[in-house]
Amino acid sequence: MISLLFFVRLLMMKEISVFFPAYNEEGNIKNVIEKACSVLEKLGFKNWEIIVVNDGSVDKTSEIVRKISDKDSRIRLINHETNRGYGAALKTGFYNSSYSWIAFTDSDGQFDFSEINNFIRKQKETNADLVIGFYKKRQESKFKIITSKIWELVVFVLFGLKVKDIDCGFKLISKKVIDSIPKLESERGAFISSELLIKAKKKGFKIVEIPVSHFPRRKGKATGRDIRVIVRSFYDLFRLWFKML
Ligand SMILES: Nc1nc2c(ncn2[C@@H]2O[C@H](COP(=O)(O)OP(=O)(O)O)[C@@H](O)[C@H]2O)c(=O)[nH]1
Ligand SMILES: [Mg+2]
Repeated sequence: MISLLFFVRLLMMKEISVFFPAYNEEGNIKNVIEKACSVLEKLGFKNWEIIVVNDGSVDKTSEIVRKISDKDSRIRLINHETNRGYGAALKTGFYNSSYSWIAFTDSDGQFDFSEINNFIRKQKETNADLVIGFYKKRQESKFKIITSKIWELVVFVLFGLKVKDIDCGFKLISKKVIDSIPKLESERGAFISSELLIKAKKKGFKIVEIPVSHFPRRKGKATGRDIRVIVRSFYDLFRLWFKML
């Protein structure tokens, strides 16, 4: 009975855009797309699309995605000519998504996309506008975990925003939220998630959190803690703070 009810409610979310920011993910992207396709088919969405935002990769990411998208019009490739950064990749994904719900995860295989089911269930239970993940156990170095916590403390002090893992790369967001924030600014740094949540909260959208699994990166190289990413993230953070003062 409960599962029947859940199925009926699931049908209420009829359409979804899913996007993957990708920078040099030739070892991961095919699996990530195939897994997402099979999950979306299983969940029975009437309309869905997958967008890969290739952020100026210099490996074979673009060719691999092109081969897949040539065979299925629901899968789209958007290329940045050069590498612009994680924030820019997310913005391209947000502003090119067609459907009323938008989900994204990293394209490095560190998340299990089938957990989108939990996000949808949580959205139905709470009627939230944003369902954001937090790591059950983050599979990263102590350095990364500690720097993230320092970052979250600064965001809390400056903006009063408190969530468990601000930058967790698995989120489900209503398109209403994105439509109401047409000018996300963050490009190079990692400020984008904080910027989105700060602005969404200010507009009164409902944010809820759920635990997600996280796996070690098996292929490719993480670049999320390069020095220019860190510097740019703090620059963007203080710039928004000054603006909002
Ligand atoms: N680091 C980084 N990741 C990008 C960029 N553009 C897109 N991405 C994607 O963003 C996701 C997170 O990147 P990753 O380096 O694994 O960051 P981390 O998991 O925080 O260390 C991956 O799917 C990347 O392919 C970029 O310029 N830099
Ligand atoms: Mg990663």
